[in-house]
Amino acid sequence: FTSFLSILILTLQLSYAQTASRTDWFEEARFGMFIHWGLYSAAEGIWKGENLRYLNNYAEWIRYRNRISKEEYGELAQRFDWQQIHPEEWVIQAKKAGMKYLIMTSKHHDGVAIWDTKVGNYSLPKLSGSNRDVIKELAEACRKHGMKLGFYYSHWIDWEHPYAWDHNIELTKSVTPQQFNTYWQEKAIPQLRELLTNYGDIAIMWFDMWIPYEQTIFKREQLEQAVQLIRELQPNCLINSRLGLPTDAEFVDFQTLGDNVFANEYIAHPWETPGTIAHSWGYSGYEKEWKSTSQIFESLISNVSLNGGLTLNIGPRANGQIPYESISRLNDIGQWLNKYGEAVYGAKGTPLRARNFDWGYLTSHNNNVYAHVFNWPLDKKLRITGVRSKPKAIYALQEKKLVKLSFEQKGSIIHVDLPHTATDNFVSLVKLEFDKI
Ligand code: FHN
Repeated sequence: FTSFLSILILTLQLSYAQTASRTDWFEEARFGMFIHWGLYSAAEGIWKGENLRYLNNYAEWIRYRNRISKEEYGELAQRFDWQQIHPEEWVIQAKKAGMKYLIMTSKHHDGVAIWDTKVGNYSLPKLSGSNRDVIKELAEACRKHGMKLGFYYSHWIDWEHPYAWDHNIELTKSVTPQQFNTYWQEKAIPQLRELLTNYGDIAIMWFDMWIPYEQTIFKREQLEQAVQLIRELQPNCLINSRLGLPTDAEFVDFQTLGDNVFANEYIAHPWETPGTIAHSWGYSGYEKEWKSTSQIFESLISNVSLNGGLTLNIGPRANGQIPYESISRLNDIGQWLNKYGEAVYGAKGTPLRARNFDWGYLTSHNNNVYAHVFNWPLDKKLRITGVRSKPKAIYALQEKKLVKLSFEQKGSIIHVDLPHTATDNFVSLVKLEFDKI
C-alpha cells in the first residue's frame, strides 16, 4: 500500500508540475488579443436594410436573431474584399498593444469554418471562392512575430449542423444525445484535429460554453475526448474553463470569467477575462459605445492585481480593417506597457492584499510592489495601507527614470510624498522596493 501511495503522490506532483509549467507563459503574458472575425463581419449589424445594432441582433449572432436561412447567410461571403485582407496586420497591431497571445475565432456559433476545412463545405474559403486560408496566414504571421496563437472554437452551438445543440434556427430545438454525438464525432472532433495538426504550435484552445456540461447535452467523456486530442497533438496547449469541465478539473488550465466580468477577489489559479473595446465582439458597424482607454486599462490592471489577465477583443471588418477606435486604444496601452511593462508582465496581486484604494491598484513583481495611480491625489500624498514590511525605497517611474520619493510609515500605513504633477498623463506608477514581500 505504501508503495502505491508514494506512486500516487508522485503522479499527482508530476501532473501538477506539468500543469504549473504549462501555464507559466500565460501568467507572464497577462494581456492578449481576441479576434472575432467571420461571415457575420460582412453584415455590419444590418440585415435587409434594418439597422439591428442596438437590438442585440448584432454581429456574430445576426443569423440566429433574425432567423436567416443558411443559404442567404452564406451569400455574405461575397462581400469580403480579399485584396485588403492581411492577417499579419492584426498580429502587428497586437504586438504594438503589448499583447503576448492572440486568440482567433476559428468557428463561431454560425458553424462557418474560417480555415480551409475538409470537414464539409461550410467554410469561408469555399463560400467566398477565395480559397484563402486566413488561419494559415495568421499562424505564419504569429510565428514570424513571436506571437502565441490560440483558437476560439464554438464546440456546443453550431447553427450549420442539424444535430448540434439548441439555438438551431432551422430545426427542432431538441436534439437527442445520439444525434449530438453524431455532430461531435463527424464535425467537432475532426475539425479540432485539423486545427491542432495543420497550423504549428497552438498555445490555447478557447471554448465557449457558459454553463457546466452537466446542464447541457454533453457527456463528460465527449469533453474528455477533446482534452485527450489536445494533449496528444499539442501537449503545451492551454484549455480554458468554458470547455465545460469543472474549473478544478485537472484538464482545465485556466478559468475564463464572464464576458467583461472583472474579478473582485484574488483567484489563486490562472484566469482571464474576455473583454470588448466596443459593445459587440464581431464588427457590427459604427458603434457609439467605445470604452475609454483608461476604462480598458483599469480592467487589465485590476485583473493583474488579483492574479488574472485580460483577453481584449477586436472585430475587424470584412476587408480586414481594424476600427480606428480600437487601434487608438490599443496603441495608447501599448505605449504605456512599453515603458512600464514590469508592473504587468509576470506581475501578480500583492500579499498586502490592499484593494479598492481611491487612487488605483497594487500589483507586485518579484520583491517590488507597484501602485498604479489613476487619480493623482490632490494633496500629493499617496496613502497605502496594509503594508506589513518596510520598503527599502520608493520611486515614481517617469518614462524609464526612477524618481526617488520620501515617505513615512506608521505601522502598516505608508504616506508617500508625490511629485507635484502626475508622472504620466495616463496611469502613473509608484514603485516600492522591498527586501522581501
Ligand atoms: O455567444 C458568444 C459571443 O458571441 C462571444 O463569442 C462571447 C465571447 O466571450 N462568448 C459568447 C457569449 O458569452
